[in-house]
Amino acid sequence: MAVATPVVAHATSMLPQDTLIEMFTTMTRARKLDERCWLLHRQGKIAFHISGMGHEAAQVGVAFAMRRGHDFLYPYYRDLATVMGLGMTPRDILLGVFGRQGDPSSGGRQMPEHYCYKPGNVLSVSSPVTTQIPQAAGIALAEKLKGGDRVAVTCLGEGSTSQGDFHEALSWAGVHKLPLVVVVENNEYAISVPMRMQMAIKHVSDRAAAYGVRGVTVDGLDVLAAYAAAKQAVDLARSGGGATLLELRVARLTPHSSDDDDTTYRTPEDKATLKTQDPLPPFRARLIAEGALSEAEAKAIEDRALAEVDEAQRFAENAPFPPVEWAAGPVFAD
Ligand SMILES: Cc1ncc(C[n+]2csc(CCOP(=O)(O)OP(=O)(O)O)c2C)c(N)n1
Ligand SMILES: [Mg+2]
Repeated sequence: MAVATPVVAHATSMLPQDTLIEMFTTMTRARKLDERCWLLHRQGKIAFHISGMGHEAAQVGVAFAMRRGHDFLYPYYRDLATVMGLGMTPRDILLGVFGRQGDPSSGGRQMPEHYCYKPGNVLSVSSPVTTQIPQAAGIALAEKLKGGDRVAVTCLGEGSTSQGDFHEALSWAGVHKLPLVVVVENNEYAISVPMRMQMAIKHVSDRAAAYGVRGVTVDGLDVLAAYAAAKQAVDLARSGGGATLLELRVARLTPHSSDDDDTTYRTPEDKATLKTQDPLPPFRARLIAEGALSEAEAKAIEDRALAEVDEAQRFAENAPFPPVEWAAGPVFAD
């Protein structure tokens, strides 16, 4: 495929065409898999699903800004496209969702969508929100002390920034100038609680100044904007420039989880607005309009993603459950 068709009047316009297509492919694979998980839940085949729909552009922007398998990621439960950007496949994800042997996150023993993926340096999600932020600061400090060049990236929602862990980790990151990027995927809700009930400021990134770290807010519905901001933050961290608090404004297109009913707190007008905030159609249209992709190629990517999800579902449904004796370990070793 030809390389380097400039796509937008943007710092990332010089991204190679292959990379742009890979970004679109990753977003598409994540979306198809996410949609399948909702269906599987409604069919009673899986116990739980928590969706990344509406966050894919932000997540792919972040994943593509990292050095895959070199930098560290401490994700949160909504980071489906982030972990897929770092190499997790639909098989890997569905093995976890079905709780089967072979699930790379935990061998089928963790809650679903609590990602962990050793080849991608993805460290395990814990259920209490925000615990990953001080862990990421800790690994960033260790890397700094060792003189390495790996960056720690960690993600959380805007509601989770109310937890003390967030403030403690950012304070530490500022004092020690850590190679850390804290990504806030701001979808304006913490389950049913709107952002205005969590903080009296306009941008989560306004808080950065209090800790002596950079604060940036970017449109996370635009994958290229998210990528540019994340790349800048990762490069800065790698070169000794310290931490960034990167806020990506996204939309949670679904209820909080498979067990939530958002019609109790979102109006029909809110729901109508959400329909205009899906990050996939604009990116698809832009790639086609600017000649990076044809309609037929886009359709082929979508068809392949669906076929891959079908195959992964068959594989995971037929995989064995872990034996009971595995329940208690191993936890810290292979
Ligand atoms: C310490 C802690 N408190 C409460 C919860 C329950 N809980 C799970 S997700 C969530 C909302 C988090 O919202 P936000 O940080 O905005 O992320 P989002 O789900 O919107 O992406 C809450 C309150 C939890 N898991 N851990
Ligand atoms: Mg939120």
